[in-house]
Amino acid sequence: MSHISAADRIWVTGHRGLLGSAVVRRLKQTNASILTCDRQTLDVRDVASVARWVGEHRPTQIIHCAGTVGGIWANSQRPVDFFNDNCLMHISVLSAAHRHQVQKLLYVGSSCIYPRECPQPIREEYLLTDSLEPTNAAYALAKISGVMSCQFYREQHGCNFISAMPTNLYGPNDNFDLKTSHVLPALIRRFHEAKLQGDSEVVVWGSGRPRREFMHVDDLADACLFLLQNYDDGRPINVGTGIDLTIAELADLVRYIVYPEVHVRFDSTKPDGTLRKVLDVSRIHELGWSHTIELQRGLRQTYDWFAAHYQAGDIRLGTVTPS
Ligand code: GFB
Repeated sequence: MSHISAADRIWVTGHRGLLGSAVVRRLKQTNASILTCDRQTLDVRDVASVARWVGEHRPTQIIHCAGTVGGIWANSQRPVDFFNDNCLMHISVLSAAHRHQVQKLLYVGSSCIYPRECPQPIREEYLLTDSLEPTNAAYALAKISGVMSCQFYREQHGCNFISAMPTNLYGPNDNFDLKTSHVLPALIRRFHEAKLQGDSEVVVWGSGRPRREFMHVDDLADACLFLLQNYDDGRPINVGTGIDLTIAELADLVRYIVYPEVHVRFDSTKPDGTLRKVLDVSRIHELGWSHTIELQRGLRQTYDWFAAHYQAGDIRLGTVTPS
């Protein structure tokens, strides 16, 4: 167990993205120095540049949040980018961390690493026990190799690299591009624009039957700091709420918050993806951490953020890129 102190220099990769920006907000509540680097200055996929940057800036810990990410459509359209970008990023960051003796590294994975048909809720030990969900296999394989790589560095070099597997996230600074985003930001934007235009109907992809678990990104950022201080185990650890709902129920919740008068229509030509993925969070609960932001409150907060930024025109409505 260690405590974050003024002596710590923590590099947050992907600090402009959904998770990275939340981790920086959370770290500002500590007295650690926060290191960040813009994409124009450093391409996190470039092994030599990352090694040089880490050698010059000497972080004591790294929280690796950068990633090429997206929803079900983006994953199916750009599997090569999702696979290559994410593999290159963890190869660069982990090898630089080892080379320059970074004391601890937290690698952030994803709940989609688990098999498509595994028992629910999903326990950490189900990893690599069956086949993956095809709509995000490339991303999942890249993330699995990152998790395994943390274990390999631990075994071969004794590095203190740990990995967390979060459930589906949402919150400020998300990607609100309707094609490439995840479901929750897409629904917030669709309902909001329908309200502005006075539309009578909003389209939701798929059958509405798949179940998903959603966690506010500020909860994950808090868990990242908790794990950095309290977890030294090579096994990945789940981070979620343990509570799921159907996409139809989620759409109803967003409709209720944003535009209650509108009708919802399901577009069954769009893919459902995996039917259920809810995490078993008993291990992190046993360590003493649990989420605090319930979905309805988090949704209201995120919608307020979205509406203010949508009006100001400074929101990510464009296409998906590495964050
Ligand atoms: O959030 P999402 O794209 O990703 O989709 P996954 C979740 C569910 O919401 C699917 C439905 O059943 C979608 O068909 N959905 C309904 C929508 N309306 C929409 C919409 O407008 N946009 C989107 N995107 N979905 C992702 C993986 O899987 O989960 C990633 O693709 C990552 O790799 C992430 O692991 C956590 O939950 O299916």
